[in-house]
Amino acid sequence: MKLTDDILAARAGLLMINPAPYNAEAPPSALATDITPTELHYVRSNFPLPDHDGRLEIGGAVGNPLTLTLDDLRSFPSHERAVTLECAGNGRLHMRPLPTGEPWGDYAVSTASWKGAWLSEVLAEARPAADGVDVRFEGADHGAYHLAPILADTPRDDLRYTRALPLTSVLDPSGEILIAYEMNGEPLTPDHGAPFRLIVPHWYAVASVKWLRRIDVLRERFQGEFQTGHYMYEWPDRPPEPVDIMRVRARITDPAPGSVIGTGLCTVRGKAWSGSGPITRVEVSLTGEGEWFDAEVEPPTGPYGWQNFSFEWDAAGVGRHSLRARATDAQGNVQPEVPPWNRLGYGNNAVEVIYVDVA
Ligand SMILES: Nc1nc2c(c(=O)[nH]1)N[C@H]1C(S)=C(S)[C@@H](COP(=O)(O)O)O[C@H]1N2
Ligand SMILES: [Mo]
Repeated sequence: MKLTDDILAARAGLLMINPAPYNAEAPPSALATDITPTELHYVRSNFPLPDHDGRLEIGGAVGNPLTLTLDDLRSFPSHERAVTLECAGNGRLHMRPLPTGEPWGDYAVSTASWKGAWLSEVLAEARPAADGVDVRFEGADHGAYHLAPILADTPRDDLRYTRALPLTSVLDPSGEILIAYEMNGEPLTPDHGAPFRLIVPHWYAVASVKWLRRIDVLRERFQGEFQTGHYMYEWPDRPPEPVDIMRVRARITDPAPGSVIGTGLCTVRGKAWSGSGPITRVEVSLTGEGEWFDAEVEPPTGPYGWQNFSFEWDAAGVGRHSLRARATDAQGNVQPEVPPWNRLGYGNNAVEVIYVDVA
């Protein structure tokens, strides 16, 4: 797709990580609000911006193959959810040895309000075969892959973004997977997957296929570069595992890292999220050793968005301070002290350390 002035203007507020394919982080201010404005939402793309012909084909092992347009999708009941999307590579830059892959800092995470049709309802119309196993989703984007392929049979020169989910989880209405056509009340922008994309709540955003053009029900497990090659945790000491739901994580937004504040009371604020249930606890450390103090965690405003926390810090001592925040989720998962190293650098949810000067 031609990079129009509109597309370039929509990128102006982001911090570029890679010009081609276009990958860019949100600015720190994007974490301050419950909903990230569209122009501040991070962008991760594996290929150049594709053209999309406006059609969604549904086929494979189904009784009733379908071709749908945006209008067809709009004729299904619509649902809107605030969903935190985080790239599985977010925080990769902190891992040592530095893994290959896009050098993401800490801002490949954002929360938008996504509106669309339930995937479970749309797929049901196509009547998936009872012995279906996986549902494969294809994006319209394709081309030479900018990273070294991992699977031996990955085409070197023309690969397409393709991911799958188990049929049972796709058909489960409680999963609330959307085929989204609106983001923050507007039609999707090109960088975020226009005209429609998947939004898979709780999962690392790799599952939320943009520029969706085909859905196929398969009778076998799907294997592919973006499923069983990349987006696998290759642990040094245990068998590989697929990247799936987001690991529990807290980020401090206030005071800003590296800022200078006056002595006295300072409200430390931040966001926390997890793919496995709401955040139940955030603790703050003012030294990195000894006591951790409980922050106040606001109740979730929805099932899939990040939560606010705050802590009153008596910043009495002049000098440089370290601040840490550590989140726990409803399933009892707690952030680790150090990045959980894996060869491709996914899922870094280590406790963040920021420095603040009290003057
Ligand atoms: N078709 C397609 N969908 C895709 C991708 C892609 O490269 N192509 N990247 C995935 C990854 S790795 C992430 S992190 C999210 C990013 O979504 P965003 O750009 O809207 O923030 O899109 C996902 N969906
Ligand atoms: Mo990602």
